[in-house]
Amino acid sequence: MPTFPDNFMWGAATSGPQTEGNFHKQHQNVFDYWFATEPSAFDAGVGPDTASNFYNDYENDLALMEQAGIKGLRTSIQWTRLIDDFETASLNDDGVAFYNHVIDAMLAHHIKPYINLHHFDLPVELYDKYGGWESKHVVDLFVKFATQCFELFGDRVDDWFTFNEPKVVVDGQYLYGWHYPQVVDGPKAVQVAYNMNLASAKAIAKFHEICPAAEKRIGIILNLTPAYPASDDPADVEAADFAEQWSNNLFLDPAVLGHFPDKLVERFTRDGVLWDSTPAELAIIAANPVDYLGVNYYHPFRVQRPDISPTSLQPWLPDIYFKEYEMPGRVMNVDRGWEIYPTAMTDIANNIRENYHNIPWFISENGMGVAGEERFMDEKGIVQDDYRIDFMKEHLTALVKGINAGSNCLGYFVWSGIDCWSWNHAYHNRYGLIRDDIHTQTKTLKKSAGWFNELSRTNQFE
Ligand code: BGP
Repeated sequence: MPTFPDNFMWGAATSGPQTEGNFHKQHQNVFDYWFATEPSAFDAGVGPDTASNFYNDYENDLALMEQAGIKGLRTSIQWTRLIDDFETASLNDDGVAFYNHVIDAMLAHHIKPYINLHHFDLPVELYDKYGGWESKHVVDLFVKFATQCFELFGDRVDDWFTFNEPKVVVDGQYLYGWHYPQVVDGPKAVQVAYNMNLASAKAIAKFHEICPAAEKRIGIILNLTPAYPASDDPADVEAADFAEQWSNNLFLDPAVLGHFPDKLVERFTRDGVLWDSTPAELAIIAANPVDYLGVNYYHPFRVQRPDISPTSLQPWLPDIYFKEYEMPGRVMNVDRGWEIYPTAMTDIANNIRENYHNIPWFISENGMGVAGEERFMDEKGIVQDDYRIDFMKEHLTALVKGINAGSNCLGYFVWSGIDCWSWNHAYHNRYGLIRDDIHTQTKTLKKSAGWFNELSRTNQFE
């Protein structure tokens, strides 16, 4: 029977922009702006304006989460809610009051807060004025915002993260056009990756100044997608090696080891796309590794050799070195379009143990998004989501293998506690242990919530 260590954290993950709704929010982030100008970019034209109504309903939501056995909630503070003036980081009173209430309510419901500072939600005016993460001025504005968060909430919050999935910002906002501002520019994306690493390290330095106590810890959340070659042909193996560095090590190495992967730096230098850095900045990155890591895992990355010649793709894109491979026979979550491959959990655990000095880490997101869950409701209106329970069981079984081999994993945060709004797909795929009827804003525990509660109580499952 898979059994987890004592004090293993059973939590749920979500984010401010995906749950709160924009009630009383002073500023727009890039997604708010995108929705306001192009609602058709979102499933059924549903934007983040109401989301899961957490702004108004957080007491009830947290009470339901407590019933589901959720002992920790990883959510985020919205830069666009907390701050009035981004240059000075002056505070918005309503934003401060809201996050104070939410943190107090979490503690009252025995839910430990894990607070993240950036979940894809750059204030749009910082893109308009400075190009967003292309700019080192924005790095410093982020550190001012982070400083306010640590000073305001550092007394009650022990656990922090600087960024959620910065690689998705690089890919989505600056490289492949999935997310607003839909910039498609390889060299800019490389600079954005560097700037976000720098912003994380600078925020970590501030955190340790403001919150020096040993129980106060800060990390970064990375979406690790282990890269597996399509075959053992050296060209596929080499492509997968590049994909691993570009997709994972670009943030993992600086965050944990304090430096960028040599091979990647050499390639960028050779291709003339290396970021603009200074020795002083690199010293900040080297001196401020994370205390722990958050790992979001949903799917692996199958990779084959590229079918274009490196010189043919102008301007530069990393795709000159690899191509995604659709493995025949792979098991899919068809609704989300992602391969289901639990074994990667063990591989991630082993990689962290062997190559990242066994740093403490969490699964900070893992879960299954399914469309049309009304289909699975019983006569009482309870979603019978056995598929979600099976998904968690398979992934946890693979995770425990890694833990038993010595990997220092401290907890598992399911994505998500309550159904929430998603970046491109709005409410199409549902991830929650708790259903949100977005028409009535009624929330109901799904079958998986009962299963999770038992898991959290006993630390094991059959
Ligand atoms: C992660 C994000 C989450 C969440 C999740 C599910 O990448 O950190 O915010 O959205 O993926 O993905 P999606 O909502 O695209 O289905």
